[in-house]
Amino acid sequence: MATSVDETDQLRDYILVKQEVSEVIRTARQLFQMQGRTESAEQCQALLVKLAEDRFNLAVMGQFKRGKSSLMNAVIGRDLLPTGLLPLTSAITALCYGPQERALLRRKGWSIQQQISLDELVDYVTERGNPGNDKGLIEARVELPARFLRRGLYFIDTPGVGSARQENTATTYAFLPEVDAVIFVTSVEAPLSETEKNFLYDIRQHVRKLFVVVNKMDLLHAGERDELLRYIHTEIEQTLGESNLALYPISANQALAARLNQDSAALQASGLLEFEAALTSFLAEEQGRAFLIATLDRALSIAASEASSSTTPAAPQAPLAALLTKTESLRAMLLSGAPLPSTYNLDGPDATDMKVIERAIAASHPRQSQDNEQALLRSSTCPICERQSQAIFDFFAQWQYRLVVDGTARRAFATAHGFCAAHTWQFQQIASPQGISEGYAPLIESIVDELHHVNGRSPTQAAAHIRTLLAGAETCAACQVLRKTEAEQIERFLPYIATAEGRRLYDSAEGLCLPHLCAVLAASPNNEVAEFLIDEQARQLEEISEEMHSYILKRDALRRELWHARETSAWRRALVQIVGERLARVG
Ligand SMILES: Nc1nc2c(ncn2[C@@H]2O[C@H](COP(=O)(O)OP(=O)(O)OP(=O)(O)O)[C@@H](O)[C@H]2O)c(=O)[nH]1
Ligand SMILES: [Mg+2]
Ligand SMILES: [Zn+2]
Ligand SMILES: [Zn+2]
Repeated sequence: MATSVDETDQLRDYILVKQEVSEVIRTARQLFQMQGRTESAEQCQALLVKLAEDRFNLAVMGQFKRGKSSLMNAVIGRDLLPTGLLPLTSAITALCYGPQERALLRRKGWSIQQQISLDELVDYVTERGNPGNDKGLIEARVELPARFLRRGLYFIDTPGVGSARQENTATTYAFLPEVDAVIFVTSVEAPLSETEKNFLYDIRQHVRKLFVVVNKMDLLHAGERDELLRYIHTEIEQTLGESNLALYPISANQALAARLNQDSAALQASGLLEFEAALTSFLAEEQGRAFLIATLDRALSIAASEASSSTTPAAPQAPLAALLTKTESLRAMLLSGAPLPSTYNLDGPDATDMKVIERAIAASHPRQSQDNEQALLRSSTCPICERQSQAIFDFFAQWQYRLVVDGTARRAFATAHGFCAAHTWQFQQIASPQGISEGYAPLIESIVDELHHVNGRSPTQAAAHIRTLLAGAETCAACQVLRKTEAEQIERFLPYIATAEGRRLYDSAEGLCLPHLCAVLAASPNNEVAEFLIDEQARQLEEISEEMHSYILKRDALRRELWHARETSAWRRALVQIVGERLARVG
C-alpha cells in the first residue's frame, strides 16, 4: 500500500502516543512495586503485554467470489493469495508483519506451528488444496516485511459465505467475534444479494468500523456506475439503518495489474487509492485511539483503586496523583479527537529538564576511597587518565539507569543529541540493549521530526541543519564529565607536585600521558615544576623505547623467558603516553 508522508506521520504519531501511554503504565508499575502493591503491579504488567501485542484484526469479508482475495493482493501489490473462479478461500489467512517472508500454519491438534513456503499456501487455504478445511487449519499466518503491517495489523482473508460449501460459511462466522474491523466486499455482478444483506447485518453487530468496497467496477458500462452505487447505498441503508456509510468502488484486478506495471494513472483509475487512504487514516487515527483509550481506562481504574486504598503510606501518594493527572490528560487528548500531537512536542523538555544532565555530570566522581594525593601518584597509568576513566564509568552506569527510569532524562538526552561518537560506543559497551532502546528511541524520534522539518530546503541548508543534530565533544555529556574531572585533578596535582614529597613520589610513578602533560602545563605551573615535569616525561619515554627494543630483541631470539613485566607492557604504556587511556579521551 502506498503511504504518503501524511499517512506515515499519522502512524508515527500513534506509535509515539502509544509509547507515552506505556511509559505512564510502566511508571505506575514501578510505583506499585516499590510500595509492595504486587497485585496492581501485575495488572499494570498485563496492560503492558497487551500494548506490546497490539494485534488488530482487520478482516476482509463477503460472499464467495466477490474478489476479497484479489482486493488484498491489490493492496499488498503482489499476486500472493490464491484467487479464482470457483469458490476458493477455505481457511482464515492472516497477513502480518515479519522481517522475512514466511508462512506458518496453526492446525487443530498440533502443538507447534508448521512452517511452509509461500508457494505451498495454495495447498492449505484453498478449496482445491484443502476442501472445506479438511486439514483442520485454524489460521495460516503469512509474515511479510510490508510497512503497512508493521503496527500490529493483521490483514485477514476469510472464506466467502453463501456458497455450497457450508464449512466455509461456518469458518468465517466463527471468526467474526475476533474481528476488530471489517472490509466488506461486494461486486457489481450481483449487487447486495439477500445473503450479503444478512451477513452485513451480522457483521455490524460485532464491529464498530465497517468499510464497504464495491469491486469489479471494470465490468460496468459507462453510465451504469452512479445508478448502481445509489442502489447499493439504499440497500445498505435499509439493512443497517445507516445512511452515512461510504462506498468504495474499485477494480481489484486493474489495481493489481497497475501496481505490478507501476502504472500510476491506471492505479488512480482503479479507485484503490481512495480506499487505501480511508483505510490508512482509520488505522492511524480511530483504531489506535480506541485501543489506547481502553488501555488508559484500565490503567485509571487500577490507579484509582490504589489511590483510595488507606493502607498505602502517605508519602508515595504524590507521585501517584501526578500519574493520575498525566493519565487523565492523555485520555482527554485521545477522546477529544484532535490530531495526535507527537510525544516529543506534547511533553518537550524545558530548561529544568536539561538540569538532569547537568546534575548527572556534577555528580560524577572518580572512586573516592582512600583518594589522597599519594594515591594519585600510585596509579598504574597516567593518574589523571585513571581518575577520568573511573569517573566516566561511574557516569555511564548512573546514566543508563536514569534513562530507563526517568522520562525527563530521556527527553533531555534527546535534546542534547546523545553522546559524541566515541562515547556512544563506550556507552554501548556497558549499557543493555533495553537501556539503549529506551534511552535512544526519543532521540531518534526527535531526529525524525527534524528531518521532516528540514525537507524541502536546499541540500546545503539541509546538510547544515542535520549537522547540528549530531553531538560533538562540546555538547557531549560524557566529554563534559572528562573535562570536569581533568580540571579537578589538575587542581590537586599541581600544588602536590610542587612539594618535595610530590616530586619524590612522581619519580617512581607512572607519570602523565602527553595530552595531560600539556593540560598541566597550560594550567601555568611555575617554571621549576614545568621543567621537572618535562624532564620526567622525556626520561619515561626513553625508558619505554628501550623496553620496546629489548622486547623485540628477546622475541627475535626466541627468549621469551627473559621478558620482564615492564617490557611486555611497554607497548601499551607507549600508546597511553601519546594519546592517553581509552576511556579518558574527549570526543
Ligand atoms: N473483472 C474483474 N474480476 C475480478 C476483479 N476482482 C476479482 N475478480 C475475479 O473474481 C474472481 C474471484 O476472485 P477472488 O479474489 O478469488 O474472490 P474471493 O472473494 O476471494 O473468493 P472466495 O475466496 O471464493 O470467497 C476471480 O476470477 C477474479 O479474477 C475485478 O476487479 N474485476
Ligand atoms: Mg478468496
Ligand atoms: Zn592522561
Ligand atoms: Zn564525548
